[in-house]
Amino acid sequence: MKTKDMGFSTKLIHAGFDGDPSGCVNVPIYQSSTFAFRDTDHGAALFSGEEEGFIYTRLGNPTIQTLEKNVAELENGFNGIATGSGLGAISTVFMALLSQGKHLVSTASVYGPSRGMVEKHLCRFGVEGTFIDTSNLDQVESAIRDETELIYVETPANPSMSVTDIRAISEIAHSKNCLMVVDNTFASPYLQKPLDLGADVVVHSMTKFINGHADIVGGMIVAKDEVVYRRIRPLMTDFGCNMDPHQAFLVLRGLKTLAIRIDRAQQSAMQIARWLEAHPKVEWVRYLGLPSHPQYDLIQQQMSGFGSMISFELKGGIEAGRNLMNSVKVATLAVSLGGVESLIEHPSSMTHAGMKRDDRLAAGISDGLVRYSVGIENVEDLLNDLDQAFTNV
Ligand code: LCS
Repeated sequence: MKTKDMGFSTKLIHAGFDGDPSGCVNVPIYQSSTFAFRDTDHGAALFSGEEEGFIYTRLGNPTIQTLEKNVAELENGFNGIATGSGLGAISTVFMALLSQGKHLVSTASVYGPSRGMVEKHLCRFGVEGTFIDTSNLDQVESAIRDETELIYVETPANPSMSVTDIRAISEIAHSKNCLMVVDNTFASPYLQKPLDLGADVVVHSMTKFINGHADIVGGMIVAKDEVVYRRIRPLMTDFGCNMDPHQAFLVLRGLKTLAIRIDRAQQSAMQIARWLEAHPKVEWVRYLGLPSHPQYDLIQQQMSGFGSMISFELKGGIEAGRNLMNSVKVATLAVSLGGVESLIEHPSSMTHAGMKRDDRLAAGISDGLVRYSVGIENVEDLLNDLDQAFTNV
């Protein structure tokens, strides 16, 4: 079905799928590692690229390709590259777009291991990273060096909820011959389309909102144009960071309800954020939909909704936060986010524990910060749950 000019929810259901010879309404799980050639000429033509078709699942697979085309259409990109995890998507992009001795500028408050990839691993190949507050355009301009090849922005950032102006940073990047990559995991293409705002590449941890059911780990890269796509795809296939067909099927199934899941979760998140902000035991709340967010104006220009991630700190700091997290009964104490179930976690001892404390504090991740991913349970139950948990604080 040609869905390019159709609405977002129609794309969620139909984009990327042109029917199957069996008549299946959805793409089946093509659970096969390899694909038969008609004859030796056919095999040779597929390998040389003269003919299009499937050879081997690491290189491409009909179920995975349906997902790649679907997410690419949601992001208004040229094509997608599915990977085994979100970090697989990020490492593939870094390996494809950064050369030895080159430099990247990135948001300080990115998902901890995305930063660790540069500071602990790529540094062995002479790649350096400068991690700054990318919501501050002056800091970005002054961090760029002659060797800078890439600007890598996470917005909204995990878990500081700080927001970067994608259009402005893309313009700066291009004026310095750098490529602009955005981790769009926290927003999803339903709430933010970085490629429309000037970015060259989008990456996702599809483990989160895109899949939405906490049952797989997966990643996606979407390139805006064919040139960049053709630079990145061989890194995925040659380094073996592919997704598998069953994983792709589950993501396609979860993806269909992305818009209605986010609509529901963000409605509840707004109520919970307001409730927390009014609570006497709460020191501060950071939610994209609260006017107290320092980038509230930019959020309204750049995004079409506020999402369902809330960060907050209690007046008693880390100890009070621990008591709260150990007392919730409806929300689950677990890392990850963006699923139908509410999750609560403590970034400084969990998702961002690998960062040096000074770097963490500079990135706006205080010791007492609690992160809440609001799910689609009844909001009254989530509020009652927090209320009972606060009695132990
Ligand atoms: N990008 C962002 C913004 C993330 O939050 C994560 C994972 C990744 C990339 C990596 O994706 P993965 O390889 O896990 O699919 N964030 C997690 C978190 O905050 N809690 O647990 C995982």
